[in-house]
Amino acid sequence: MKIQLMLSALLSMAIAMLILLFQPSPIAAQQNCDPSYPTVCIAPAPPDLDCPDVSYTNFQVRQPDPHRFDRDKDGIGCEAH
Ligand SMILES: [Ca+2]
Repeated sequence: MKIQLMLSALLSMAIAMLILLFQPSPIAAQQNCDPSYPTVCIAPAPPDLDCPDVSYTNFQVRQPDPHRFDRDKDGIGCEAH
C-alpha cells in the first residue's frame, strides 16, 4: 500500500515536471510580433506606434502595415533621411 502511494506521488511529480517542461517559455510568450514587419519584431496595433517609438529603421514592411511605418508604400518602413 505504501509503495503504491509513493509511486502515485512520483507519477504526479513526473507529470507536473513534464507540464512545466512543455509550457511555452515566458520569453517566447512575449514574442508578439506583427507579421507586417517580418524582419523586425514590432507588436501589433493597438497601440498605434510611430517610427520614434521603435528602434528600427529601413525595415521591410508588408501590407496592411497597421502602424503606417511605410507611408510612401515602397515596402521599406521608417527610412532614415
Ligand atoms: Ca517607405
